[in-house]
Amino acid sequence: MKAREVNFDGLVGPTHNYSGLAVGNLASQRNIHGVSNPRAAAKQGLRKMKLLHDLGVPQGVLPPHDRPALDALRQLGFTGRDEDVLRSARQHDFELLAACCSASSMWAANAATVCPSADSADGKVHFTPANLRSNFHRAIEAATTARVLKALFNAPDRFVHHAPLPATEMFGDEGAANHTRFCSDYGNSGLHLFVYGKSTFDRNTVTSARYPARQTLKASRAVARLHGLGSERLVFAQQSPSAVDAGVFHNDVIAVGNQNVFLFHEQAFLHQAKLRREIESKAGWELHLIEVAAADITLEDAVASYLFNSQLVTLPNGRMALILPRECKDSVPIWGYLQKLVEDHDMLERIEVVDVRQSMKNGGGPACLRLRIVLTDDEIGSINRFTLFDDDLFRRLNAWIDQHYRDQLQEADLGDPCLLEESRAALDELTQILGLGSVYSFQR
Ligand code: SUG
Repeated sequence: MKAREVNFDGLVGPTHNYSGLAVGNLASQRNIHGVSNPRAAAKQGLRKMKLLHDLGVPQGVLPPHDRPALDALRQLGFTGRDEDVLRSARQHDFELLAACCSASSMWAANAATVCPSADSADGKVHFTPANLRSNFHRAIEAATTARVLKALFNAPDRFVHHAPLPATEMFGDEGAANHTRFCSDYGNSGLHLFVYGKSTFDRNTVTSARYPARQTLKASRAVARLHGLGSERLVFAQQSPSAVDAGVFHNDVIAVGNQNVFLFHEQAFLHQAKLRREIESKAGWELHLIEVAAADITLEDAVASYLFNSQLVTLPNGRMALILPRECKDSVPIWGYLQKLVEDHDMLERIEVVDVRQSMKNGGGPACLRLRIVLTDDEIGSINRFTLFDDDLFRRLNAWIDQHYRDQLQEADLGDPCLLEESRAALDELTQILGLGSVYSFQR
């Protein structure tokens, strides 16, 4: 069956800000208290979608979540009218208010793990929204993500939606950022690499010391079971603890794969040589495993440039493009390495550089901003077509951003009732543009 990979990008929400909420994410920590530009952030994301669309790579859009998350603040005991809740949270627990204002749903690679119909036992596409239990500001995404995915992929004969895993330490799940699917062609059956940072309750396990590992082995195994993936299609690998301690909080910060190509750093995984052999033997088709030596690019440079957080996408002619953050071009060693990479590997047709600086300052590069969903033409035909990107949607979303987004946001603005009103007005209009129905709780 012919299938294509559609990249669904998370639109950046109107409250995009820098609150230093993510421990182990060096950029988030470094940019705490910085002044953000939500309008620029949303437009940078939109331009990346336009680039992919212009390259002939199918593109979709996921809506931002409603923030400030008044529901969450009320659940935590703040009461009264909306403006009272905001004022009181700001006065008594600013950290909580900031967490409830994060636009973190933009990093759609963490929204869910998705497996295509070519691989699942029942021949349907399976979705498991990530519980994101490692960080409160992200954990509150799960319920809305589940609702949005159900609204977009609303055909029970084709799409199966699982509930997020129990949100406890044992099942820490951060979604597709720790999942790579290899295949000879998108419509053929694939091999799934699930990468975890720790395996709780295994006394022999080695884990990171400085920063928390977010994904657990038990979570990855549960997702694979739910999605009906047979053991012959599965590989589980642990991140190298020293990589986590160097700021690799998700595997997509240090490795990227697409179809039969896997680009990864020498220090990405524990027992790397064994992992290479397992992937090769289970794949059963020709694979290009490109291991980047630490002597060429240090772990630190890899994390700082987000080279591995590029998108590796298949172009209509079957060759591939690497969509890189601008920070890679700004680094002389990385840029030099990339020229050679393209020269040496024929399947790599081109590299494209995107400016997603606003997101990068929170530790989110090009790959973080998208959820990859492999779909057959029939499956594409049964999803909400208004969320599929085209030039008209590009124009409409640009105008929508211009109308509703601020070009500056700082800590002091987060409790501003006007920001809540503006955000709700924006999202209300967006649900009409994207034909979503009432997905937000403030609309119900
Ligand atoms: O979960 N940053 C996100 C970045 C997620 C990147 N995703 C992938 N690598 N797939 C995180 O660490 C920072 C928010 C702040 O500090 O305001 C934040 O949540």
